[in-house]
Parts: sequence; C-alpha cells; structure tokens
Amino acid sequence: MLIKKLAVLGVCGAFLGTVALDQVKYTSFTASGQRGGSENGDVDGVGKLKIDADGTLRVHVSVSGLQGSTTYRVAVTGGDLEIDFGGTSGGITMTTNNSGHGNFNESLQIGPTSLFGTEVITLWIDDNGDNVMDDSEKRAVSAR
Ligand SMILES: [Ca+2]
Repeated sequence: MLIKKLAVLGVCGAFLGTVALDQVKYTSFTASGQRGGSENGDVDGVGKLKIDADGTLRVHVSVSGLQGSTTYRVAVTGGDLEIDFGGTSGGITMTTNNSGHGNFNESLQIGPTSLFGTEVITLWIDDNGDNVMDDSEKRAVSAR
C-alpha cells in the first residue's frame, strides 16, 4: 500500500512540474555577469510575465540600483521562451533614469505558448556589439 501511495505522489509531482501558468511573478533581481557586481551590486526590483489567451506575452519589470541613464536590453529565457526584446523589430530596450531606476512594460505576440515558472528575466548590455547575450554581458537576473 505504501508503494502504491508513493507511486501516486510521483505521478502528481511529475504533473505539477509541467503545469502551464498564465503568469509568473518575480520578487527580486540580483546582480549577474562579469560587471553586475561592481556596476550594480545593490540592484533589486520586481517583475511579471503574463501570457494572454491570444498568445501575447506581457513583460513588466521595475528595477532600481542599476547604472544611471543607461540602456539595458531585456531578455526572457527558459521554459519555452528565448526572447531578447532588444533584438526584436525596433529594438525595444529599457533606459534607466539618473538614479538608476528603470521600468519596462512591453508586450509581444508570440503565439500559443505556456509559462512554466522556470523563465528568467535578464537585463544585459551588448558590450561587444555582436547582438548575442554572453553570460559575461549580463547585469541582473530575476529571482522568485
Ligand atoms: Ca554580445
């Protein structure tokens, strides 16, 4: 009987691991990358990802403790997503104010997809200009 219960729990656990979410909230941001610690070691903020029924991804970020008057690219990766808003049409980016606070509110039609809670929002700067986000170019990443 015990084995049977464990088997049932295992199935439930596997199912929960793949449940699609309609939104994911982030309660903090932490410094990341080669320069994140020295440039914005006290970074913090909140974020939210939301997927609408029509396949529109909505991204909200409010972060402080970044470099002032600096333009960051916003990437959402993990789960089924691999999106860099700075690399999309029009190059959508986030520029901080003089105090190092930045807000990012954008939506992107990406078609049917799901959120799983494993997605990460990354703020980065394309230091070498190759349009590719290297780990060293990250400045801050979201945490739940
Ligand atoms: Ca690069």
